[in-house]
Amino acid sequence: MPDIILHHYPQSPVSEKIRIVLGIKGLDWRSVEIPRLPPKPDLMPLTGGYRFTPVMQIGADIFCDSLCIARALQERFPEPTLYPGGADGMAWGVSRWTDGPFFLTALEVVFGAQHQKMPPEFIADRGQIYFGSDWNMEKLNADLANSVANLRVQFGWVEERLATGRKFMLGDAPGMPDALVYYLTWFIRGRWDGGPDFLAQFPNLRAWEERVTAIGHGKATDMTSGEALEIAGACEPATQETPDPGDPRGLKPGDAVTVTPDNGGFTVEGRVLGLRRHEIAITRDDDRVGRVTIHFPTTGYRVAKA
Ligand SMILES: N[C@@H](CCC(=O)N[C@@H](CS)C(=O)NCC(=O)O)C(=O)O
Repeated sequence: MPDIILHHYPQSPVSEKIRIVLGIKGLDWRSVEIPRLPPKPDLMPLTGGYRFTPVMQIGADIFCDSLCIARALQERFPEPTLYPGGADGMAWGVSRWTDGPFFLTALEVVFGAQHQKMPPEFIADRGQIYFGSDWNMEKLNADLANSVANLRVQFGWVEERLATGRKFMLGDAPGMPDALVYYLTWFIRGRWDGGPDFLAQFPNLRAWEERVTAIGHGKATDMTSGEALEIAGACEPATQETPDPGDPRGLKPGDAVTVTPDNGGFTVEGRVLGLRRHEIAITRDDDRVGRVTIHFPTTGYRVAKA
């Protein structure tokens, strides 16, 4: 199998989730640092316009969104599992809380509290991605105490879970729920000046956080974006054509489609190659890298016939 390549940047919390997954699985991987703000000229040939972070590349197969990336890693490297103790399925359901309302509350706190320290172009870009086009910094700032109260409830649930004496969320071994809560803890500690004091009220969470930090990120070796493009160009996509007769949208391999995140912003065009309940894989031809297969999770994206 070609190397695992993660396109990310150090400050990205969602990338930290995947770096911890790579650590849980003890994997070797290649690290390509991408810009925090568009343009991302060496990423676009791979993703066809998908701009979020992180993106995983294995040869000419490109995995967009951390949900799709974590699942692809679990499928290719089943052990150690992300579902210790038989938590299959439920772990992905938990991600819809952590990546949805929990992450949003953390963002409300960080933006509401720290906006004066953030570059205006970063605020303008991320504000509309996370809070929608009609978002308003004054309102976020005025609501800060309520957002912190909401965040305290959600970290409180985690504290209750860990107060049962488990080393990790599911028992003695780390798994997907640990990565899902850790990246939010890491974000709150690192990006909100009040984060360390806030987290100090959760002693079990703090002890757990140290255990997850100690897992590390596996073994990363830097790679340039140019090298990653060369690898994509030299490889054929490994994904096979896979129909799904039960697809509720009636999609079939070969259909021309567009894939757009639920919160909009960009659209990726291609032809359906593989359909599974939780994922769509589309192919796309690019002048710089030739044919790539781009994988998206079903959840969080709208697919339309082009
Ligand atoms: N649903 C996506 C969300 C990823 C996300 O929001 N990532 C942030 C960085 S942590 C991002 O893309 N920011 C804009 C950018 O990097 O251009 C996932 O789970 O991967």
